[in-house]
Amino acid sequence: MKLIVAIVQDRDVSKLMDEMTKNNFRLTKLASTGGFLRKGNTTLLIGVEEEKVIGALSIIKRVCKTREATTSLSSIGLLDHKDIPSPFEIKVGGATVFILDVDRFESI
Ligand code: 2BA
Repeated sequence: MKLIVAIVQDRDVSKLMDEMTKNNFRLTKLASTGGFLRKGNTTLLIGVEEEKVIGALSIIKRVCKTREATTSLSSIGLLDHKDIPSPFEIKVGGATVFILDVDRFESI
């Protein structure tokens, strides 16, 4: 068994949860905060059989969009600098995904 830890943008979560549950994936949603932007995002824990990992990843890829976000040096804890424009744009997403081995799974 594998544990997929997927960090996704809040705007994609509702559709992603609909698609995952429709396809019989079981998951848990956690509220999280990105270390760089210091803004809310969502972490999904998805426990899956190894042969279903590819199916889960293809749904995540299809649903989670890349978007531009605006941030400034001061909001990420840096002093203004004349050579670095601020505010500036960065790309966020589709999704950041970690796939972990699960030693043991029990539903007690
Ligand atoms: P944040 O940490 O708020 O990062 C938001 C976006 O800011 C990132 O998008 C990336 O484009 C940019 N970014 C992050 N750190 C940066 C840095 N040191 N210098 C320049 N730009 C930087 P994504 O890569 O799509 O990441 C989205 C969210 O996924 C992150 O939100 C964080 O919550 C999570 N994440 C990404 N990589 C991670 C990692 N290696 N470990 C744990 N969480 C991670």
